[in-house]
Amino acid sequence: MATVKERFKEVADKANADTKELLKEHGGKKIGEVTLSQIYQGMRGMTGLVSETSLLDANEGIRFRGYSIPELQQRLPHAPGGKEPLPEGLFHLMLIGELPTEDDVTTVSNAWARRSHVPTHVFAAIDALPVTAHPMTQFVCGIMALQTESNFAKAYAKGLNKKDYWEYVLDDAMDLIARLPRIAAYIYRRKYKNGDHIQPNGLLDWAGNLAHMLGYEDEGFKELMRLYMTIHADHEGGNVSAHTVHLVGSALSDPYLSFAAGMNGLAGPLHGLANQEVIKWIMELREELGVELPTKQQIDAYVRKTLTEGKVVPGYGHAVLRKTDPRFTAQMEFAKKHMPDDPLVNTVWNIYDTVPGILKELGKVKNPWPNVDAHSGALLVHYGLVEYEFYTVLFGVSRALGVLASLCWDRALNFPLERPKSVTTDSVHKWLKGEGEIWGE
Ligand code: CMX
Repeated sequence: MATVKERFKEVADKANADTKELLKEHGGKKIGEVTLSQIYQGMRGMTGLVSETSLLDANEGIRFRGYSIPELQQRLPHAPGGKEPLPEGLFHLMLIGELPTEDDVTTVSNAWARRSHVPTHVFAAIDALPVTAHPMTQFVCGIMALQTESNFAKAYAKGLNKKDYWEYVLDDAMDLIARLPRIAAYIYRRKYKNGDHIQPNGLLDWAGNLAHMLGYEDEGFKELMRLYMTIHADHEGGNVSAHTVHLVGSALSDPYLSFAAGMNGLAGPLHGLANQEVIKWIMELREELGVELPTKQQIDAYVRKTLTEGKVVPGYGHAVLRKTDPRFTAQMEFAKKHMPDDPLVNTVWNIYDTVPGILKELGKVKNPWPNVDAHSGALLVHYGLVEYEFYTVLFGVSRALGVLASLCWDRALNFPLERPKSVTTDSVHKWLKGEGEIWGE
């Protein structure tokens, strides 16, 4: 059976030749115009990079190599007796570009199990932080400590032909993905379970083993982890975490450095940290009212209060999406199947009935619909994982699949150092008066 590396080389060689041809023939074609508003307002709608692993449609949501989430749930291999896709399969799909067979998934699963050893100095680095440190801070420190293991950094220091970059990046990507569940679980058990750590079970799949090491043996939770790790993996290339990994990687910083940088971005409340903010916000609502299941009227008043205080409603809105996020819908379907009467889940659904109307009233919110973070916490709470500050770490473990598969492609396609042009407002004013240009050489 071909290894992941052999399969990747085959498809990457072909893609490289195709890309050269594409640029030779069409490299001069314009794909859009850039307005002044766009450069001041977060580059929305500005096409600026290539990311092979997934594509986001504003109205339809994410497709991974052309497959929607419901399609992946059907077509990716499952764990024995399970119904949710194995994230190993999604990684294969994103990396190789083809749906995996059961054997392909076993190959990835076995490779990750073999590569999952975490050196003790990584745990020591995490332990050097106060236990009160935010789990994302501990996560990033753990990834940084693991950088000592980078094959790419070692090979580059010895002298590496640029044609071979991808091979070492792929090695690092596989190692890092294999090791992240152990690091995440270590942080969770250290912070919330008195450092009572659980050894990995090499017979379990990657997400099932994560559930096991966190201390959750319920089959429902393992299925949730498989779904969770699949749907959070990638959201095309421009989001903060993916774009950061791509940008930092373009300096040939190794995959550990690049991924750690991306995780610092994921830790922002407008991005991945929104998943903890949602549950914190709902818990505060429940506490304020002293009820478990607030009514829609009570939710309405709470949302308006949040907005009056100049805060955002966490879990709602998106920079690209203009409809309910299919990642939200996938989690809602999971909840309907596994926990339809859960009061927190029902609160999430009541919020879904209430918030979009209020955000629409504001007139400025481009997408009043829920994103992935609006639902994820309630599912975790259902199984007992109530420590919401940990939630973004789970998002981060999953996000590694997409951004690291993408990083392999960045090096395989030889993307250069990323370096867009910036301007000053002074230079803009001069340009508007016809006194100079604002584009670079
Ligand atoms: N609650 C209140 N106001 C919101 C809002 C929300 N959920 N979403 C957008 N707005 C506001 C913006 O703050 C902005 O207000 P100002 O003009 O006063 O600055 C206005 O509506 C226009 O914003 P937009 O163009 O609709 O949204 P952006 O592309 O600028 O921002 C996002 C997108 C996600 C940052 C924003 O919707 C938001 O802050 N949502 C809440 C946080 C959240 O859930 N983030 C997670 C996103 C998914 C992820 O990455 O994990």
